[in-house]
Amino acid sequence: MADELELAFERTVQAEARIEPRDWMPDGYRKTLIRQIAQHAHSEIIGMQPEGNWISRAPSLRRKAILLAKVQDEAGHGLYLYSATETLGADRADLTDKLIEGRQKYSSIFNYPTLTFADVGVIGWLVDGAAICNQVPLCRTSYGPYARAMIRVCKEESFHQRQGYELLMTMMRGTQAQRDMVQDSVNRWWWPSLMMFGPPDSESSNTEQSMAWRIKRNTNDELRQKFVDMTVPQAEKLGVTLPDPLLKWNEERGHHDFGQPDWDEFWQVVKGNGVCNEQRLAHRRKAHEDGAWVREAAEAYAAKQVKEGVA
Ligand code: FAQ
Repeated sequence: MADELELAFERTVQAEARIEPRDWMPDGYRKTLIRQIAQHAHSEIIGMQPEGNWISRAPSLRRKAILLAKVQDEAGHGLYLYSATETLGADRADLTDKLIEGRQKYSSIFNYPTLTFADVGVIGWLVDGAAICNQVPLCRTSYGPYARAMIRVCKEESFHQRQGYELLMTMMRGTQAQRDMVQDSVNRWWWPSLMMFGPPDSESSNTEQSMAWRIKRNTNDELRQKFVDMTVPQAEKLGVTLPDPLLKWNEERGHHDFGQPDWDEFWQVVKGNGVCNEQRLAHRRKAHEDGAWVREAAEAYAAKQVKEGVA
């Protein structure tokens, strides 16, 4: 019986059909999905902080409204993703506890500080750009609820990327000081953006199994290459220099050659030793504690509804 179930699962995955919440799945598949989707959800929620830092200091009402909407979108992405983990039997409150106790990861990129308003544009362009590159293939991931969440997330991320690029275009048409601000921001965010795709394939512990289960559709290095190829012409059009002396078009490969990020720095950030790790978690922990009264009120209201036979 167990063999038959496993066979049916394998057949579904091989046929590029979707595994749905009530289907049988191997424990490892469920565990890997909860890990990856929860990390992704946590990244969206923690990812609100670096840009949120500029909402109160945006240079115009228009820029403030745009930024506010973008940051709210990230909250929405976190919620779709937490819902997807719940279809696998995870508990959102438990995942939040794991995040704020530092027992579950979120993307390394959000542990870097946003020093100028140009960082808002560069996050939209490079960070949302990298997120799109990574997430478009996930629209074809084998787990149905995750794939469907990704379709909506990707549409919104594309919009975010365009707003970032438009902001940078505007700054590049401005004063020399504004152009310098954009270049400085690109210099600081380029390498961390390449790290978003995860360690090199040779050091990636999960890729092989996740590819076999069709949870991941590309390796970390494949997606990093795609991102570089996509970004170089955009940088040229913008008029900024990507801070990599090894970056150049390779005619034979039909791709750009590029240098490696500082992988020691990456692992340090993942371990919690980045510039902003402590600040990000402390802020998230405080927001969670400050929101306790909302959760209590919602529970009391739900209990009252049940008592009165409404729900
Ligand atoms: N940061 O074996 P692999 C966004 C960990 S959303 C921290 O290669 P995997 C939207 C990894 O967990 C950005 N940790 O892992 C936005 C594993 O540790 P574990 C988030 C990382 O899972 C934009 C270990 O290293 N996107 O930006 C990172 O097969 C703007 C070994 O790595 C997603 O989560 C990292 N960068 O591949 C929001 C997309 N990379 O768990 C606001 C979905 C690796 O075994 C503003 N996730 N690690 O203890 C994925 O596609 C994959 O999980 C990867 C990593 C590709 C990130």
